[in-house]
Amino acid sequence: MTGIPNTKRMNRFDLTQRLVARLHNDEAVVAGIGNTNFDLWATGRRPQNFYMLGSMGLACPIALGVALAQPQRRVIALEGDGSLLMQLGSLTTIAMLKPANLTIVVMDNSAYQITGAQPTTTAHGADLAAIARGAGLANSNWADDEADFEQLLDAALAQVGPNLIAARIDSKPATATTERDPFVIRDRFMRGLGVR
Ligand SMILES: Cc1ncc(C[n+]2csc(CCOP(=O)(O)OP(=O)(O)O)c2C)c(N)n1
Repeated sequence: MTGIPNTKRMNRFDLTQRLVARLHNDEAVVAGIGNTNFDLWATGRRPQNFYMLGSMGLACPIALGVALAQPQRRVIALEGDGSLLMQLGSLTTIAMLKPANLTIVVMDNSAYQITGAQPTTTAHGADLAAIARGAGLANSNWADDEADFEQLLDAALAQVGPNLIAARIDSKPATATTERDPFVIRDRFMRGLGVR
């Protein structure tokens, strides 16, 4: 398929709530800079959640490290389109290493929303699911709507990964802001993963 499919524009907080509601096995969730981790924070304080601060584009590389370190645990990376575009090479690394337990969820609002909503290249036709497939991630799909998002997520959590789910989202701001203490965030996450 070429061109971004005309999928429904959903809402990041709503999708994040749906995602968290489907986690029953202490899955790790690594959320990227700004809005993805703000909305994850707003869904509750699972100790297996990691709220990344400042390092744009590093949700996928960090989630990859967690997935490789704990292959029995399912790991989800939550990332914005601008952040994923900044770190596209990580998709090829993930495709090469094939972590069976890793799923990437990219929230595509076609903007660097948090720094002033400058348009990203997805506003001009760049298709992140197609790019991911081109990088070697065969299980890369757009979610048509909320029900499809839930179905793709359930499948991703059950099947051999890696997987990527892309969702087009609206431009509503995040619902909260994360506490900004990296030591507290790291410590809680390590305890959540049973390594401290
Ligand atoms: C290397 C680097 N460049 C720029 C920034 C500033 N910055 C922080 S968040 C952000 C935009 C993130 O966009 P996206 O991932 O699409 O998330 P959104 O804000 O749209 O939810 C930018 C440019 C940064 N933190 N690090």
